[in-house]
Amino acid sequence: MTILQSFTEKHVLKIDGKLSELIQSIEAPAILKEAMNYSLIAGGKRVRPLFLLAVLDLLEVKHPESFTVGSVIEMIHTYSLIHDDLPAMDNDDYRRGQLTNHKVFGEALAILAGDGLLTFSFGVLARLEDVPAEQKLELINLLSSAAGAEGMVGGQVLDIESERKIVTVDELELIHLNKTGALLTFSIEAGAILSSADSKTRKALKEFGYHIGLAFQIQDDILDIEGTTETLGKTAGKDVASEKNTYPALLTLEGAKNKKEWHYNQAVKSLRYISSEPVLLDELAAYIVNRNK
Ligand code: GRG
Repeated sequence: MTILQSFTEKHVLKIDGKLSELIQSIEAPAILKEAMNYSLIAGGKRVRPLFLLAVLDLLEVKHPESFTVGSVIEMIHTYSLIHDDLPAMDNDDYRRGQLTNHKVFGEALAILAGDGLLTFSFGVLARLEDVPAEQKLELINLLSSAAGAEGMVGGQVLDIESERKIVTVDELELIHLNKTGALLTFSIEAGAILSSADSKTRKALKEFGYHIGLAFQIQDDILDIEGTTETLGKTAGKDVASEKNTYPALLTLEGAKNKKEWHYNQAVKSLRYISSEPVLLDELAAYIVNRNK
């Protein structure tokens, strides 16, 4: 077993434990908690919390709230998936290998489960115990930008607006920097904030986040072509069928792979400012850009 595999296995279990602890602590109607929990425990890769934890590993910091902050990011990510799958958006029946939230609980409850996850997340950050007030405010402020209209929500709108239009590579990049990259970069920055990292380290990590976010999305586009519905846990080939603007559509599959490789190389290059030797974060980056689901 590689160092990354043992890191991932151990930490995913702890993230899952923290997520169920957080959901259980909510005082809300049972059916709402059930709907929130349904999508959370459906088995995502937990990439965003793993990035946060790998940054702490790189900066040699052990933080008592790292799993809570990682779980917050996973809750926001899960809310975005629930809403993205709704009939008003992508209208998907499967996610993470099981029926989508609205297929099981109905549209109204799926919307509310997403709303519940989103708003609860900010409360969890506000209640963090072992984090100084100014760090909590910084986390809340940055997360609001990354997940909201200035980040993921804005990116989703740009994506919807680009449907049935051919966009340029620069326009596609702007969509993904917001829709996918912003929350991923927040995960990395959150690790830097919790570690009280200096500004040069933060700049290097932000640059890493920029490139790895784009490489992550390009691989997502590639998997739509090369992956199977069974492995992906969601419908493969949907982007192609709906003539969506993707990197392979704009650049060819070969061109998209080259671009992904370039962003990956840039990402790991930015880590060399922090550590001259490859670290766990390098391995996580390599896994992300070569993943099969
Ligand atoms: C509805 C506000 C709102 C936003 C939706 C994130 C998003 C924006 C939509 C999800 C659809 C999608 C393909 C987004 C691109 C980002 C991406 C690759 C998401 C899938 O993330 P993974 O691979 O999924 O980390 P798991 O299931 O492993 O957590």
